Amino acid sequence: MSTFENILVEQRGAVTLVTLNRPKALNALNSDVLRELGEAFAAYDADKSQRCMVLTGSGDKAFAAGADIKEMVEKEAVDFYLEDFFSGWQSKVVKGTRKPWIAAVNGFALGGGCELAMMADFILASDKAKFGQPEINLGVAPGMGGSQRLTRAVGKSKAMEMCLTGRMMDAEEAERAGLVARVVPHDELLTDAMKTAETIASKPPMAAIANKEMVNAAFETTLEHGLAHERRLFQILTASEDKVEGMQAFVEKRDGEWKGR
Ligand code: CO8
Repeated sequence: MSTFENILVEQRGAVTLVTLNRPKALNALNSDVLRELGEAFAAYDADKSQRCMVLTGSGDKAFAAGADIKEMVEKEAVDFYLEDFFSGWQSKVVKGTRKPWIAAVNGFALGGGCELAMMADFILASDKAKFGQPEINLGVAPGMGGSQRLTRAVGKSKAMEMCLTGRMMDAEEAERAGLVARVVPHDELLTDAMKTAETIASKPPMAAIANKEMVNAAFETTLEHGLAHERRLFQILTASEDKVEGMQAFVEKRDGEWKGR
């Protein structure tokens, strides 16, 4: 069903699988990839039959080895400014996607690749995954949120060390540091990610959106505001048909049947 050139999009039941598909360039992210990803994310979010999404990289080596250096090398500062180069991630991919999605990191996640993975609701990593913000080696710095999201995920000391040295962190260290939810043997990554996504897809969809919104609030706001936000969302959920069904199903010892409202 995919009509894109740089990504593959496939629906498997209620789960959308998106694969970055520039393996020869280690799935480097260029403007076309961003445009296509933005469209795929919007289509996923709008499609009521789809309840979770997995994003991964094609080939055995990389999730994404960063923004496309060969595209950036041609550009001057005024081009970056006038084109508002590589903008839109926050609005299209992060804020624009209310439904849950998982990054299944199957290899290098460097620079913009690490930043894209960190935009996901959570990361599952292959035991061959490697994370890094090596932009300093190119005379620049993270530009898609790496300095902010990595610091919030792993703390100042480790984020600072990684940005200043450009060193990579392996999957085990990334799990210890709290950057990834779980590490999975390389060959089992996609199966595990799809199974995890199916579990999420089987939950009441409105509650899934609200759970995501609450946890993200912890990332973005003060404790006081986050707690107030959580309480309001909880109250809204208690008005849903799925709350009535979920609690009734528990009492009757059966599985719930969700309406999504
Ligand atoms: N961009 C373009 N092409 C790339 C990239 C990339 N980021 N990474 C790898 N490639 C290409 C290589 O050029 C090579 O192509 P070719 O075969 O035509 O020469 C092919 O992929 C395979 O790569 P290697 O031969 O280098 O493979 P190795 O296994 O030897 O090395 C590495 C793998 C270590 C991943 C190495 O490729 C590497 O260091 N890549 C660059 C990593 C990097 O620096 N990433 C950060 C990029 S900057 C960035 O992401 C900024 C984001 C913010 C932008 C926001 C702007 C506003």
